[in-house]
Amino acid sequence: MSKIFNLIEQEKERQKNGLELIPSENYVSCDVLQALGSILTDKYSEGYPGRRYYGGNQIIDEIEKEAKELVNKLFGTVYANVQPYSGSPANLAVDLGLAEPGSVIMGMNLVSGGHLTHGAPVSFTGKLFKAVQYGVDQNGRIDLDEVEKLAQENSPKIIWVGLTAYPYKLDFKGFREIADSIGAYLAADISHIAGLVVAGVHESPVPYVDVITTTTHKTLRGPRGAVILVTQKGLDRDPDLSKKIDSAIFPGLQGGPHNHTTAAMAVAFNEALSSEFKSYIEQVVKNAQVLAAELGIETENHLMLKNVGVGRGYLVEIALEAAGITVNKNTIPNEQSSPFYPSGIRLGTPAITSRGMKEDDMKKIAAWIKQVLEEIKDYDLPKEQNQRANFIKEFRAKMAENENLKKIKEEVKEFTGKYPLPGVDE
Ligand code: DSN
Repeated sequence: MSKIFNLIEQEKERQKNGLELIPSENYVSCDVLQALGSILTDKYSEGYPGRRYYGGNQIIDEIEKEAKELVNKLFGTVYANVQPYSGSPANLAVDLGLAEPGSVIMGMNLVSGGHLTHGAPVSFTGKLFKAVQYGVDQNGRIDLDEVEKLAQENSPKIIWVGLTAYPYKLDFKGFREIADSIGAYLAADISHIAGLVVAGVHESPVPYVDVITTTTHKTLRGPRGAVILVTQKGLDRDPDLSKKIDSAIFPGLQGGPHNHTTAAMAVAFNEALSSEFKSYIEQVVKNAQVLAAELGIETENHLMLKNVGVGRGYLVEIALEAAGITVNKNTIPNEQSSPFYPSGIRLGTPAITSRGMKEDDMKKIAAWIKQVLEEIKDYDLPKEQNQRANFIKEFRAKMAENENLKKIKEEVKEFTGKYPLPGVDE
């Protein structure tokens, strides 16, 4: 398979030479990579430690127990399921475990910064459940009065609080009061901010919510996977909560756990317990504040949204990529275009901070971004939908040949060359 290994080398070069600003991405350590690439991938182990449907799981049991113990220690929770393949099945399992299909759930809509699995109509969470969605106000912030009104009118069984593109802090206490007023479960999806919670730079949901989901590969800097955590508050409210979560994951939704991922999670959780991890996250937030200020936008966490003009998000993503800067096009609050041709880009600092970049570097990066925005200021997405695909193809080819973008790409390459790529260079 020399083709695949050759492609992996090419991807390594791409990661090394570029600036990774997608806020949900990060670089894991050598130890995490080693556990992930281990022979643990060979083993089947449906069930849970001590209760498996396959033999030969004594060691796998120890690995899973260690991962559970470490993640509970990290967050201060009382029970953990470390088997979800990723964030989407984790969220669906919470819905399936705590509510019956057809019942009402509530979460933030996608364009306001929520996730597909918080009840979007195109997601199974929106198809299997009657999903009520709240949004943000004119300032892009969650309006708890609106959330309360919707909750009172619709009596959801579960209320979700969480984000994928919301640059502000979450008010878990406010959500708890609303959930209590209607007797709903409160679930927090902290996939993006998990590292910030661990480091104490974002309030922890643990005192307020019943259940928490988080992916492990974003600010937590672990392998691609997810966990579901149960709080003491949740258990006090429903003593069967952990059992409901476990059966929703297996046999409800998934088969055998990915044991190599479980081991890599345990390695990452252990790393996240260190004081170095806390300093890393503090730097992520400091960097985000500088980058946002330089770009004339706001953030209270590690990510930010920049409005780049109606339907222009894809163009900006393509042009930045031609300059060696990776971001993702993203919808913005009160989006006037569509998720495929949105009006914003989303950026964040977790990955570049893992490479060791600091506040002064953010100023350089912002300057490059502004140069790229200036370079394409005269390009607009065609209004006619049937012209868009072809326009994007031609635009991509033009950007690849653009001398000013090529120059920035060279500057970016020279700059990133000074920073080791975690997992590869160190
Ligand atoms: N894809 C993730 C993100 O980028 O935020 C959410 O699933």
